[in-house]
Amino acid sequence: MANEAEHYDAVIIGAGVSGMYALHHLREMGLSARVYDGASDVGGTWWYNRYPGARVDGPGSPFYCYTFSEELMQEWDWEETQSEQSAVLAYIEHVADKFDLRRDIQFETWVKDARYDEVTQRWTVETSKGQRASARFLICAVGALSTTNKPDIPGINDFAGETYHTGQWPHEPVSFKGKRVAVIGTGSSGIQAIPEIAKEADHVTVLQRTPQYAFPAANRALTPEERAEARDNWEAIKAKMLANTGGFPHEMQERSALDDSPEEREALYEELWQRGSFKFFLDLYSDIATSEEANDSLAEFVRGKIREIVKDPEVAAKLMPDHFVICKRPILEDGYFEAYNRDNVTLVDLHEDPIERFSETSIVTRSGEHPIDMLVLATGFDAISGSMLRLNPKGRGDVSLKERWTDRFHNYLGLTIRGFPNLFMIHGPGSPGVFYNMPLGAERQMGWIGDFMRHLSKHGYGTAEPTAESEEAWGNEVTGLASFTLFPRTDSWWTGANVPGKPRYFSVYLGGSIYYERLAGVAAGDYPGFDFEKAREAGA
Ligand code: NA7
Repeated sequence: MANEAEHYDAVIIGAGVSGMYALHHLREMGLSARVYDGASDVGGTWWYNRYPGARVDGPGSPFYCYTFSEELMQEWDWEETQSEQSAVLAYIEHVADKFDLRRDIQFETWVKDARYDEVTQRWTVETSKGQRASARFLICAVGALSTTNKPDIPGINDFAGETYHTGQWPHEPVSFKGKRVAVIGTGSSGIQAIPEIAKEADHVTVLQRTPQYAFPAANRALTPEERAEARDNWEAIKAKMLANTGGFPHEMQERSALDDSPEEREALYEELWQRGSFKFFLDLYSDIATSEEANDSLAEFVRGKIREIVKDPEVAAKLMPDHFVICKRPILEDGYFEAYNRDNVTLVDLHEDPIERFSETSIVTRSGEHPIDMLVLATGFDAISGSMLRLNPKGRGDVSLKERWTDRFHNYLGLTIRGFPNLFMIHGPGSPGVFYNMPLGAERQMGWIGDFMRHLSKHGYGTAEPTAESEEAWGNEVTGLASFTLFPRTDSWWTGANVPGKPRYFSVYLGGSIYYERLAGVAAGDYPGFDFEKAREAGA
């Protein structure tokens, strides 16, 4: 017999940066919530991605953080500009301690089933521990980069050596000493991990499907002045973050690359390259992602750098990217291209020498067998939509999300889905998600969700879900914004091109600050675009 269900105002799925804030916010609203997470502790992506070299590869510390508590901001000390994974996780654990979050989080627990009941107007979830919980609201903070993408290669499960995915790295130390290691994947994770593995391993074979542009991470210690500046001017900095399109305290450039001569462009790229860090992209010309000519000028600059750094011209030729630069997730590196100058690193270009199969002791490509002791899969994620589809909630009429999201990830405001009343996503498709400072984005999206919940209660509504028209219009707005850029024309995990069979389109809302203005406008207009249903007593 099924267990008696526990009742909450909200069930939150995921105890990463978004789910933690959702819990805090609901508590502040006086609502009860239960959080479930498959991991053993808080942190989500930062709990799982502990591969060697894992670091923040966005605009970095001290602004990749929550902003809701000034006290939290003031008391936490970031040491480096590109904090390593353990430092980010230490911060997240500190937040969990400070706000006593863990008492409402159940770890090592997967939500196996989430189902909407039209009679009670409530969601019921069933967990891997055999529990049932019922809640009026279901908040999916399942992560944009949490469902790993594993290649389906003949014999991969027959390989008898150690096998690790960067996105599910073990908590015990992994030793590469004396080992022959194969790394599949040269995205952000592979590019961070390869130089670190190469320092220790006997040999590293890198299997590359797409060569990548990568830019100097230029990680360094934050100076005492920088730390003091962030603390002393917090209010002004926060205002800048809210105004910036990516949620970071920077002013973007407005100049076109085509306003400058080739020499002037080269000089700017060189200056930015020497300075490094994510600021490279923030201080670039405004049209790198919209004009083919502007884009090509930067692409050629980076290709020149790769030629300069990599000593063997044949290896350098294999490393030459030819897609639109920065239109696949921009990568920050530390010693990646230099790693190919080492005797113990070999590059296999999978276009000319594809993987055929694995044996118990080797990886076999068309040109022959590579004996290996360890396989590292740096093959990324079924990003943005993958974790929602893995959860696969069942909405009205028992229709599952997999049935609704066959051709596109239909949603309204990136937060709600028709047929799934009172279900909210944080950083879902259709929101700025990974194009925005994730902790700040989580706060802003959850803030809107909280206000919407209040609106429902105030008007005696039991449920809300978007209309078909508002979903369609939102989808058109998302793709319309992207159509002015080169992003949809580039294969990437942003367009779903990395996962076979996935709908292929650019599902991120570009222009984060416009997005938050749109959300504010919807709230100010009393939430147009939704169908509301009066609360039935049993479910209210
Ligand atoms: P990414 O950026 O998706 O990189 C995954 C890499 O793995 C990329 O080079 C892929 O090639 C490659 N890949 C994926 N599947 C295969 C198969 N089947 N065969 C060979 N190679 C494959 O994931 P990351 O973990 O590096 O980074 C994710 C984000 O985390 C990152 O952008 C930051 O925001 C943090 P492809 O380019 O698809 O041809």
